[in-house]
Amino acid sequence: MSFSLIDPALEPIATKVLAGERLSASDGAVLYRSRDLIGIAQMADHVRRRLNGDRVYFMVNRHINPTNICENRCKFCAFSRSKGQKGAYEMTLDEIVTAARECVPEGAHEVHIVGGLHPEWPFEFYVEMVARLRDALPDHVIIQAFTAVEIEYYAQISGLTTLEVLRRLKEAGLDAMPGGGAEIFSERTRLAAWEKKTSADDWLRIHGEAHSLDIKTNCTMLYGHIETIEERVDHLVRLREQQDASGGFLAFIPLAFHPANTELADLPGTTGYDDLKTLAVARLMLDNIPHIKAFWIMVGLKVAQLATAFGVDDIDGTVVEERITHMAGATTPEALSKDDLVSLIFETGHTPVERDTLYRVVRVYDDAPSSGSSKTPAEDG
Ligand code: V47
Ligand code: SF4
Repeated sequence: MSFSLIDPALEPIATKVLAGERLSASDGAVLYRSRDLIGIAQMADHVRRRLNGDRVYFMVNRHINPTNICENRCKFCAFSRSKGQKGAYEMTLDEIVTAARECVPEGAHEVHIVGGLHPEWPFEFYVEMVARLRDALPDHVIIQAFTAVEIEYYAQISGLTTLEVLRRLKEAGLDAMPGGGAEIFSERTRLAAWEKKTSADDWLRIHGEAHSLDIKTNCTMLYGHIETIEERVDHLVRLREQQDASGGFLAFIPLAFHPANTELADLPGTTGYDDLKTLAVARLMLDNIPHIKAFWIMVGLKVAQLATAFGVDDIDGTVVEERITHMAGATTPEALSKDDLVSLIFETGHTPVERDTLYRVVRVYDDAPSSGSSKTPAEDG
């Protein structure tokens, strides 16, 4: 097995990839600076096949953002509003439960809940939200809710520690946490653009605490704004170290910055080239995180589909209603059907696998949707 590389600087990295050796931070920077995108793709595909075979995962899910009222007002965020500002909204618990229940007949296996840091809602509101959702939803629908930033805020408003907050939420029915709020771990970028937000150390500590309670989580990196290549690589290395320590990250999702309607609106946003390279470099650097997800809402359907040849084994889900990226200028649809996702994956020659949040297999698809043929997990062995 060998790769056809154009860039000789990639040769020592290719040797390590073939031997299954860990890449260093300087390897990460070499990968990012190389123009041999196809060489990098071949290596990422090799790792992806070793970890996930020819499977590409997707899920039937629904995103719910209970409020956009937020105390932080990060400069890259077009979603948040101050209380009383035009466009501010807040959902009632009844509305949240109704929205969640709507996705059950569609076959959903996850509700994904992320919102602003509301200045008046008490911590008990969130505990009740999770408890009511757990009551209203069948067991197979996983509640994946609240970023580490929200968990830290609930600790501040309740006087509890973040570990106690996580314990209370788990007792109420929280199954898993999404990966948002990590942004870029560099203190330089945080102070420049999201000063009030959770620091890298706290974000990582909270995920470690969640893992210690067997709450599985995802991790993310917001890229394509004011960060340097070295800061991206450092972010990946710190995630890898946390995974070595606590082991509960399921998937890494690079989040492509969308500048419209933000305080960073003069920045250009990401290119397809950068999106694909970032996904591939992530697959190569994050040797201990099982899945790399291309969030089609952010990178677009065409890049998400191509990404399956760049180390990606997951393209997220049906989503249903997405506000955070669409308010920042995303032109992707707000939802996709299950058939759309299956067709998209099927065309790439990979096997579409419907999953739940914890990557338990719901269904393996052997044919394009029109023929309606599929295998159950049991048939899949
Ligand atoms: O925390 C905010 C980011 C995150 C913008 O865990 C922006 O499975 C781009 O974390 N352009 C929320 N990104 C979304 C998120 C997520 C999405 C899909 C799946 C999962 C998962 C998690 O979106 C925020 C922030 O990092 N964000 N504004 C923007 N203008
Ligand atoms: Fe608030 Fe999150 Fe937007 Fe920052 S990114 S302003 S924390 S909603």
